[in-house]
Order: sequence, then C-alpha cells, then structure tokens
Amino acid sequence: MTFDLFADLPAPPSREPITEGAVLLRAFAAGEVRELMQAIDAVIAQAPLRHMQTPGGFRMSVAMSNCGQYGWVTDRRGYRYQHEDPLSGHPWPGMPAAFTQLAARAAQEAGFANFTPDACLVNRYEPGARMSLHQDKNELDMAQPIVSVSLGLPATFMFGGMERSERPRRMRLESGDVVVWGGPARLLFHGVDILAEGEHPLTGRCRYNLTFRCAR
Ligand SMILES: O=C(O)CCC(=O)C(=O)O
Ligand SMILES: [Mn+2]
Repeated sequence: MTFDLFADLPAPPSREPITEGAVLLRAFAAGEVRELMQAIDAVIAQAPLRHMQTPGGFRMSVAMSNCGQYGWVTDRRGYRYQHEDPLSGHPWPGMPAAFTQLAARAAQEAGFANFTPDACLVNRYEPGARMSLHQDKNELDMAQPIVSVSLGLPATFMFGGMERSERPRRMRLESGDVVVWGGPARLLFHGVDILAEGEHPLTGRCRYNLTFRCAR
C-alpha cells in the first residue's frame, strides 16, 4: 500500500507551543543530527564525559561535559560556571560553529533574536539515567533563553511551573527535536524522566542533549 512507503520517514518540522515563552520545535535539527554527533564526539574526546557530584554529595546519573567559553559544573562546593574543565585545568573546547548557528536559529524561530550562547552543556543519558525537576538559574542574564537539543534515544521531558510541587506536563522528545524557553518561561521547573532501555542508530544505547545558555 502506498502509505507504507512513508512509514519510516521522520516527522516534518513543526511547532508545538508548550506555554507562554516555551516552544517545542519538532525535528528542527533533524537534518543535521549526524554533523552534531560528530561535533559532540570531538568535544568529548577533549573534555571527557563525567558523572559530577551534587553539592549534597550525590553522583549525577547523567554524564556531562561542556564546550564554549563557560562550562556548567557541580561538586561539593556548589553549582557554577567555570572557564576551565576541572578535570584538566584547561579551557573547555570551543563551541563548534554548527552548535552556535543551530542555537541561534532555534532561538530566533522561538521569538528570541540575537541569541549568542557562551556555554553548551553536553548531557549523556544511558537507560536508567534521569534529571529531576530543576530550574536553570546559574546564569546572570535571565533575559536570554535556553535552547535544548535532543539526539538519539527518545526521552520524556517534563515541563512544570514556578514551584517544584506543580505537576509537570510530559512530552516525548525525539532525536532532532529542539525545545526553547525564555521570557516568562525562563525559570520554569523542568527535567527528564528515567530513560527507557533502547538502541538508536545515531547514538547506540543512549541519548545526548545539548543545552545552550548565556552564562554571563
Ligand atoms: O536533557 C534535557 O533534555 C534537559 C537538560 C537540562 O535541563 C539541563 O541540563 O539543565
Ligand atoms: Mn535544565
């Protein structure tokens, strides 16, 4: 039957408003996932993924690295941005041009002009990993949005309110999806539910997320 021909085609790009200031750009990065993955491999060859410690002493289930002028880190001293990778003492790898351009285009599409991120957090989730509800609030300029790109295994993204106790909306994020939030949504609680077991042609048994921010 003819429609079977289209069964494996990826979804076309589309826009799903989440709440005022937040939008899910479905498949926005779908055409460049391989290039992005190659750039991630180059970044993590220089600044390896690692499981950081929370200030409370817990090991994060998500493995992290960074690129750009600033990197987000956590240890017993707290959450912060720093110019150097604490593992090596060297500056974080530079932000690949493909990252900067994608982040700016996605922000623009969501209504935030001139977004120039100086920090990109690379998150790797293996099955069982999760990120509990939190606010991104270590940045100085809350007028700048967050751009968040998903690659590989699908995940359930949770987008809540201004209180952790507010029940979050849940949405499935696929490889190539981009979520942008800012303005009235900039400080909303969000997180990622426990990643389900799976295998993805791009990433194998994991999901990557790129979170672009203006730290300073
Ligand atoms: O992995 C995601 O989709 C979200 C990551 C996130 O919220 C963060 O790194 O602050
Ligand atoms: Mn976050």
